[in-house]
Amino acid sequence: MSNSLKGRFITVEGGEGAGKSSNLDYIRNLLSSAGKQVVFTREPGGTPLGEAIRDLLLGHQHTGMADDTELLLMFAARAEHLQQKIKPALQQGQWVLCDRFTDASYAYQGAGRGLASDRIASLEQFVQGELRPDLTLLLDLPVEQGLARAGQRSEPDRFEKQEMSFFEKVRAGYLEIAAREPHRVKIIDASKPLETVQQQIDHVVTAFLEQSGG
Ligand code: Z5A
Repeated sequence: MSNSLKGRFITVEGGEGAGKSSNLDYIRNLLSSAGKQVVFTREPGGTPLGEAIRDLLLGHQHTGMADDTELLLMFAARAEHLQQKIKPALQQGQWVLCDRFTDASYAYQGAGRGLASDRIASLEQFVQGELRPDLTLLLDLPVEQGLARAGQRSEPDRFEKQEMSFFEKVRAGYLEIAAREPHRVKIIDASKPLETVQQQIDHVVTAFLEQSGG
């Protein structure tokens, strides 16, 4: 376990149209069925202040936002989220299931925008100290397939308006993290039909539950 708290911290990551929303409830149910008390949350967001920052980040009123500003706002929302919600829940022995976390900053602001990863690492250390997710499920699929799926949804947010090359870099950034940290980051082949994706998720979550003492 990479955090020294009582609960477990699980994050779910992926590019556009990877199916996070479609699978988060499924993961929550797997954990609840195993008797875990689950706090479900998301980034950017998760607290009233974090959700206000999310609106600034995803909305279209600041389209020319500087890359550094974007990164700092992600971490400002994260600092609030950790202090108000994530750490207190973990301290009480609850399991936190979070839709995106710091890997997204490395993938989107680092690989996608081109910000240096050592600057992201400094913020990670400053805001999180030693706290890292215990398990991360990375829903991975070819960019074109993900964009085709996401295209069926509503009005695109500020990130969804990026070009294909941006999402290719994001995907490569995520895969690089998974290659570096195979013990924590489990790749799920999200290009498959939902049922097959959920079988893979089931396998990973069940193994993690066993490893965590059931
Ligand atoms: N961001 C960042 O830059 N830096 C950071 O540090 C953090 C975040 C924390 C908001 O994220 C943005 O914040 C995000 C990165 C940035 N930008 N983008 N893009 P978000 O997580 O809130 O938004 P999202 O990426 O759009 O995720 P989402 O809403 O959870 O959706 P999704 O993963 O794209 O998937 P979905 O809505 O579940 O599925 C898309 C469609 O595909 C839908 O019609 C499904 O029915 C369909 N689907 C899903 N799975 C399947 C399968 N297996 N087969 C066929 N069809 C499927």
